[in-house]
Amino acid sequence: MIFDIRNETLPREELAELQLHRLRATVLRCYETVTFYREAMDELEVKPHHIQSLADVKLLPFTKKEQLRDNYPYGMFAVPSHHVVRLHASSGTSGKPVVVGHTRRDLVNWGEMGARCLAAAGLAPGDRLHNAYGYGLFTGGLGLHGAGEALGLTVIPMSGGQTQKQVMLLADLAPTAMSCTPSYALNIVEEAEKLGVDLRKLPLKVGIFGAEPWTEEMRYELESRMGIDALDIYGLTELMGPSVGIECLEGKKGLHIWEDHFLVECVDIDTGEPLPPGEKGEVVITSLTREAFPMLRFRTRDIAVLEPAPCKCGRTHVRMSRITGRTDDMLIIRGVNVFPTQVEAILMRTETLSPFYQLEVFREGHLDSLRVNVEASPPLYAKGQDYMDRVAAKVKKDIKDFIGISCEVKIHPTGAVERSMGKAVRVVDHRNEKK
Ligand code: DLL
Repeated sequence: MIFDIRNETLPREELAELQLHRLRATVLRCYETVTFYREAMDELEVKPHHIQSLADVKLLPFTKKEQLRDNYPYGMFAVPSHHVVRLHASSGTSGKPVVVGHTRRDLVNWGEMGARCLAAAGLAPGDRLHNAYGYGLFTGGLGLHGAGEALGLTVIPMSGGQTQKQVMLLADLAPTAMSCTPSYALNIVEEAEKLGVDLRKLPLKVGIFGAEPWTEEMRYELESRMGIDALDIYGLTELMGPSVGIECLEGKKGLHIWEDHFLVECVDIDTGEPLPPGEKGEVVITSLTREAFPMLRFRTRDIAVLEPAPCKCGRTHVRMSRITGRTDDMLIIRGVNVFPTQVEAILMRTETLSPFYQLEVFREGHLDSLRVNVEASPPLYAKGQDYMDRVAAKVKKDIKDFIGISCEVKIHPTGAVERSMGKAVRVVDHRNEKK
């Protein structure tokens, strides 16, 4: 079902007209109300009236995460504080988080975009959504919560953690959809299997998974072990939260980005130059309707490809491929670029391994080295060390053949790799540790 038939299927020319109108209004407001934007535009000698076409977006300065941090906590807000009804914040692993505000209208728009996403996943009033994204400053919990309510679903605000209880409620409350990170979904699947609950026999039909990179191989794993369709949902705190885009159930290939609310570009990671459609680069997003925290050309650090070809679902909004990685998650091991998702794909194609893994990076002298930690499936573990060594050697060879790096592969017993409650920690970097 399409939630907002008019806006989701707008002919491209009308969509472009609407985008230009909203872009010009956003740029003007940013220039007039946020010192950071005025200074950045003045430095480039760009004035709001220079934006005459959508292509002129490239005249505008980029906004980078560090600059948002420099303006902590309220420097980027474009409305007086009495218009702000909610704050969220990005996780801020290094230092201060980025604090993002929402007006009442921002929350309504967010809810509507969320409703579009859940409808695109085949849901409608009468469905129940078990929401296992964390509630709090993280946008996942409240974001999917608002989405479900805006569509008229029954939302079960479970939040993350208490994994046994998650399984009990999935069995007892009979939700038809669940939302969480894909890595946490795996954790729940494992717990259910331990407790003897077969998720495939429950009414659950769709999983709304995102907030971290994952692969087609992981989709297959989750779909087959849960008996559901698993769909990829994307978003980020700086632009709103979840529901910036989602895969539709019909296409399951690329995430529709709601272009009446966001102008999306794909740029060369190094030069920042816009790339033609179909080329892989960094996703850059400008908000078109955000009131409290408008954003000009945010460098997301997420790497993907934009696909403008029409989708069989009838939506006209551009599709973005899966995020293959983040520029800051890219490891460079002896000169070769590698993303954790590339390793994930290889591990998950190896049937005797279980899908729990973590990478460690070390520095010996001037050389970086990679260790891949992964768990054996219980039958593999039962076959003994010799057999496991042979599997490890095979994985090591596959990684060398497909990615081009030499690494150590260590196979562990079940439970050795830390389980995720939200976003999985895929890389432990020992390079800057003091000896
Ligand atoms: O993760 C918002 C969200 C919540 C999205 C629930 C989807 C579902 P942040 O914590 O600010 O916000 O993290 C944003 O997470 O820049 C990506 O690197 C990554 N990310 C989000 N969705 C996906 C996805 C939320 N579907 C950062 N695939 C983004 C890959 C994703 N990475």
